[in-house]
Amino acid sequence: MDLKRAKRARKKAASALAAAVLLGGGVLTTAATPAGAAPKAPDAPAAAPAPGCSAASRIEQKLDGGTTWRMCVHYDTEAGLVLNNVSYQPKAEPRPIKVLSTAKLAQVHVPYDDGESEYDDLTGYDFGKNLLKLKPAECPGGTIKTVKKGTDLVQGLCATTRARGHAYRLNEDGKVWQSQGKDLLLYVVNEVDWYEYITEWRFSSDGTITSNVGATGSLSPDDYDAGDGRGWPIGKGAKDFSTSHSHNVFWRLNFGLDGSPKGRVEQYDSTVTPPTGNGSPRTKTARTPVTKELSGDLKTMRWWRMVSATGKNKDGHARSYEFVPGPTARHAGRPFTKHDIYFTDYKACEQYASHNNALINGCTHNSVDKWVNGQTLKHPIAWVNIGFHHIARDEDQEPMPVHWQGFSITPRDVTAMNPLTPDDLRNHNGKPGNER
Ligand SMILES: [Cu+2]
Repeated sequence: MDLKRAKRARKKAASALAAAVLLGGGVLTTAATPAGAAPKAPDAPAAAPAPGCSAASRIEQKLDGGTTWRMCVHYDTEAGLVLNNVSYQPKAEPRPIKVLSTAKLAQVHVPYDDGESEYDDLTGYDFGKNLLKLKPAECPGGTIKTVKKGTDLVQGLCATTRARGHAYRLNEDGKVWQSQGKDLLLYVVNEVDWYEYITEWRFSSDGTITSNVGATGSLSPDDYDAGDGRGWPIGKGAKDFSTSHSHNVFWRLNFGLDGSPKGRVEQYDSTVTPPTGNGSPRTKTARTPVTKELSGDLKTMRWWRMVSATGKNKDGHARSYEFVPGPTARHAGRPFTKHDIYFTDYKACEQYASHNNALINGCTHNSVDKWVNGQTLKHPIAWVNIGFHHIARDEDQEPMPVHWQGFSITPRDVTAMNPLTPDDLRNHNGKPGNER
């Protein structure tokens, strides 16, 4: 532990010096003069529908295919990067559709397999305080924005775009329609001892939002066990065993679909019945409204969505966003890591999935599992938990290849059709042959 703290102190001192040099050189004067704003499309509407933030903290990006994303960003010394008022405007929509009021990390919980170390990095181990300055080369094609971290200014937020391959492809009547997708990408890097965490948010032209946390840096040199069978041999022979551990990452999503905090949560489960005789398997899908707080567990053919209380698409279907978790290794070690998703009714003091330091502000418990206590969901908050069990390998020695974990939310009936549909195909809505 002493060694770890020593390294952290050394690195912190270095970054403080870098900030001082910048300020002294007059490169940055106030928070309102960032290194640059995110690239803005020339034909973007003049009205900025991301209220409550200054130009310096506003992100607006029009992507190939005509979709515009808008949001406000700010930096919190515990949570790190926080996104507010995230809205999505596909090319055929007259105005932005609000998706999220707030989105942020809600904990990075790291228990080591030997029970000797356990960290709640956000609220217990200075994750947010150790925001790293980015080099221009690690923000290709984008702009590094200046972030106000407490009273410090750090050139630490990369806003850029990135290709994601085919958005769609259709071969019909001898013609090929195809489009290459682009995403708006935001990321910051936070240092926690030997690890560096890249927190990435991706906003796709098709309306999908994805967040991933990537762990890189170095394996902790203290956490090499003495051959108790809970590590993996790193280096020559079988002498040094790096202790295995988990990274349980939590996100907190406060939806504001169509501008209302009142979403409805639904769970869907599909049951497959094997065939009898010469028949084929049959599948039945059931919808369960989630009206009360829930600790949810992933299961094959199970998913959840957040349904807008007010908004409908042009087909008259309620707008919603569906949860799409990435690969996860659920950890049975603590009550708050035992479930994959939680829905709680909004309470201001409930901000971190574990080690929530807001007890004094009216929370009677300090972890998300305890907040699920039967309340009716009037303003549902979603908590996503994605775990990664890290059994180190020789390749993980520094610089450790980034290992990613995360989730997406994808639009379900937010627009009446694929938001990127080319004009030639816009009338293909409904059963083929019945188009209007
Ligand atoms: Cu790890």
